[in-house]
Amino acid sequence: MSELDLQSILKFTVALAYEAGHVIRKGSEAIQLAGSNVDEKKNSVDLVTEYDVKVEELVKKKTSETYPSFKFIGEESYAAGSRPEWTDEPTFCVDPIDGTTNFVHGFPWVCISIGLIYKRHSILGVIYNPFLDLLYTGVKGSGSYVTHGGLNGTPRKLPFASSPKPLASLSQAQIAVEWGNDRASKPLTSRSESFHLIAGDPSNGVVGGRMAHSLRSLGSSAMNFAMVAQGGLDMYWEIGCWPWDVSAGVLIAQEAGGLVTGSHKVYAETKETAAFGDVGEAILTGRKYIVVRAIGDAEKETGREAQKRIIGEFYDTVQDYDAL
Ligand code: LIP
Repeated sequence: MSELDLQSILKFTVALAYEAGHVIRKGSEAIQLAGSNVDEKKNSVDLVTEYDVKVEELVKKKTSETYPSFKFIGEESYAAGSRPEWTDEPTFCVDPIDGTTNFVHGFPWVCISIGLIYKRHSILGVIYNPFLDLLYTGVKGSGSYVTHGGLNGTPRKLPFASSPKPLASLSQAQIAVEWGNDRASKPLTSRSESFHLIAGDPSNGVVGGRMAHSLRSLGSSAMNFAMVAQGGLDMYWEIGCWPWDVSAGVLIAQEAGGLVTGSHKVYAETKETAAFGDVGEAILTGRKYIVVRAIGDAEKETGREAQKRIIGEFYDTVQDYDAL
């Protein structure tokens, strides 16, 4: 990685995220005041606006001017037919507006997500929510931070807890899940039954229920990862996202001590190996993601063992299904 000046790429990416954030906020004002053309992609709940496209064009132009040799993967370029091959080269992986449905509805959990992938792994992530003015950044090996207050703000190291709390079981967890945009019967049933078991009270009729503290749906994968990095969420699980939704968040969560892995199968195959928690191309493109926050070491269990145990408990409870 020494061949890439990550601190200077971070500075550039943060400035770009703030510039994009300005466009997103202006776009939101225009939408809330006058409405906007909201188009549908794969179905009527998979939305795209002119601002998603505008912001991606801005990011693509600026990144290619400053880093002409870097490759680019973007949500809207992909939707328009671009299928760049995955390589070992530095690649910006961008969701111009993550939380487009929130954006359309004026619900302020909306961000731009810019990841930098190198040798098929996320090495830098910037997530900026311009409505809440929350900037999450992470650089491989240098930790992750949140900043409020723009360029004058003081970055605060993640996670917030100086000594991360234990997590005895799912019953104590606040967990992000999402409804996603695939509402066909099979995935919807699998998802709903899974949520039922995670939330349900086993002593009052929900056989196998874990009665987690709560379930949350922020509507943005990147914001969910950022909240797990911060410690406000204990975990986040979703099937159906794409690399641009998660590439920045994965790195930010990992640098905050979080453990990220993929599907039930990936978990089962890697949990006893050194590859557990190594998120490369297969997981980034695998469309099934789970992340658990940092957990402190305890007398009888390391934080990493606890993260593994919690994922095991979670995957024993929820159903796997294929993303469309
Ligand atoms: C969104 C994801 C979210 C998922 C939504 C949607 P978009 O991305 O971040 O996790 O549940 O269905 O895919 O479309 O707002 O960039």
